Amino acid sequence: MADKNIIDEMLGVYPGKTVKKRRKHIVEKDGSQKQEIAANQRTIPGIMTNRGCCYAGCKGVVGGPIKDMIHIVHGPIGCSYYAWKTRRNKGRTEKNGNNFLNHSFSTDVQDSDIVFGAEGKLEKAIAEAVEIFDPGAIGIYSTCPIGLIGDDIDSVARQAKEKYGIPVLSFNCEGYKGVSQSAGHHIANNQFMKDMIGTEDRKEHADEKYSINIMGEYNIGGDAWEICRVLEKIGYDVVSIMTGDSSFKDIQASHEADLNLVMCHRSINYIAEMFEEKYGIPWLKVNFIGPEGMAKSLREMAKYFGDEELIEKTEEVIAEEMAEIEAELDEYKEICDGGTAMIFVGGSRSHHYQNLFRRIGIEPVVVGYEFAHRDDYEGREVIPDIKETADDKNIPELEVTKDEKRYQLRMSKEKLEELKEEIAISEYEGLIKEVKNGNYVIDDYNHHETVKLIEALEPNLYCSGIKDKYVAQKMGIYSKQLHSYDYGGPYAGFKGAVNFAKDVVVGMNTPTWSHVTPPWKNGEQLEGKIGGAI
Ligand code: CFM
Repeated sequence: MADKNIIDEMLGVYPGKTVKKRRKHIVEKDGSQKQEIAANQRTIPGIMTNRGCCYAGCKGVVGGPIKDMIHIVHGPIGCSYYAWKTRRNKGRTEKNGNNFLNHSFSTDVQDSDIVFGAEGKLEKAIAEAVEIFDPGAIGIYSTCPIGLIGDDIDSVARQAKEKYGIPVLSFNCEGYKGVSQSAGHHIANNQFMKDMIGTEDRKEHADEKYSINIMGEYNIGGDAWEICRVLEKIGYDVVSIMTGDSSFKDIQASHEADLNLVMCHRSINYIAEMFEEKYGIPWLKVNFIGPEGMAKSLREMAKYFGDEELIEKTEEVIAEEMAEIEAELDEYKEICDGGTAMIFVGGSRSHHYQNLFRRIGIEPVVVGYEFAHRDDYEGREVIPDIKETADDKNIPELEVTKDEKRYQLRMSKEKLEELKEEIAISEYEGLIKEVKNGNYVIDDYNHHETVKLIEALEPNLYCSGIKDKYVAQKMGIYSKQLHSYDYGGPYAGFKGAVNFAKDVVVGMNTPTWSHVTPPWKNGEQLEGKIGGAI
């Protein structure tokens, strides 16, 4: 869609070296077998990236949504203030259960703590949290300054665990560790595996059939609830969700499930792999966004369990759900048909949403990620070719071995190999395969490139997050946030697809856009140049 001149022009303002570097992060899908993209590398200094930090990935994304745990941010208050309820991972309070999602806990580290150390302050914060809230578990998350002054949060956690008799997990997720929030996902995954998963057995429902964990689903705007509604209608027993609307105790017993579903590959593939090694539970890549994605995933799940009754029930539910939404989606498609969109999100949604956009007649012409790795773009087969960088070494590798007591093969190795031929067991094909020829894929996109592409392509819809939503809208283009869903959702599953289509149609077709004049069209603009050799 975008021709080469647009890309050249977009890159043209950068110094020569930067042009070379950035070009490797941009791919025009050409249908050839293998297209490589540079990813998970440091952002070039001076570029306004959309990425977040390691702490954001660890506490904000993976750990934070566990509702009955107190998540203490060990660091200056700014780190907490920025992270307070900015991600719409929803959680319902269970009967007799805790729900701390609306709270923000911080040690409020000050200058003097930086000089004299802040471990004492952390101990006091834990004591206060236990006294006031009586939580079932606590997590400690350190931010940049804590790593710099060298507080030993692991030992504080160990002592607190002994003193209060509850699990206290320490996450050494200082913001600077890694090139993006992706490092934080990995650190959280390791800690979950070490100190949470497999630490308790299931008290109820221990013998249910079709038991599953949903991994990498964070219940943004209620997505997990809509997914579970359908799964439970079919007869699945959801042991845990990692980590949307989840409870600590459910994740502790998650080793008892018979299948792990991986929704967001980027943020949780480490746990999925370690699970297989330690407990013998295979993982299946699913996509619960869009009716086509949802139906395909449900069919693959049924195939995994291979039970005739389950397969039949799956077909029955798909038919029932589809019948309820098809007519409405067709109407929305008529309105949107021929439209184009740009989608830039974190590390998995640009892929997941492709089928939903197409269902309503919108073609995603440029798509991209903030922090995905090459395997999220090109498929897992490239993992052996990915070179380790110095930044990767900031994340300690966790070696897991078979849990002799709890390891249990869910099916024979031969049967599993056979299934791998048919369904996405231990496999992820990545975003690029789903992109249409001629469309563009961009890694670690930035504000300059966003503006240039919007100007050149004038898409009907721009999907990203709060950092660039209003940039697009000031240019007269409706922007739907695909991180937080603005105030909408759920968008997952069958009914979620209708919610999404409705929100998009309303947003795109409001007459507001024809009345918007960007501020730079109203007067003289300052001209500037980027320094360095061109
Ligand atoms: Fe996974 Fe996510 Fe995403 Fe992600 Fe995120 Fe998110 Fe995201 Mo925002 S875990 S990679 S770190 S699907 S918060 S729920 S929307 S960038 S594409």
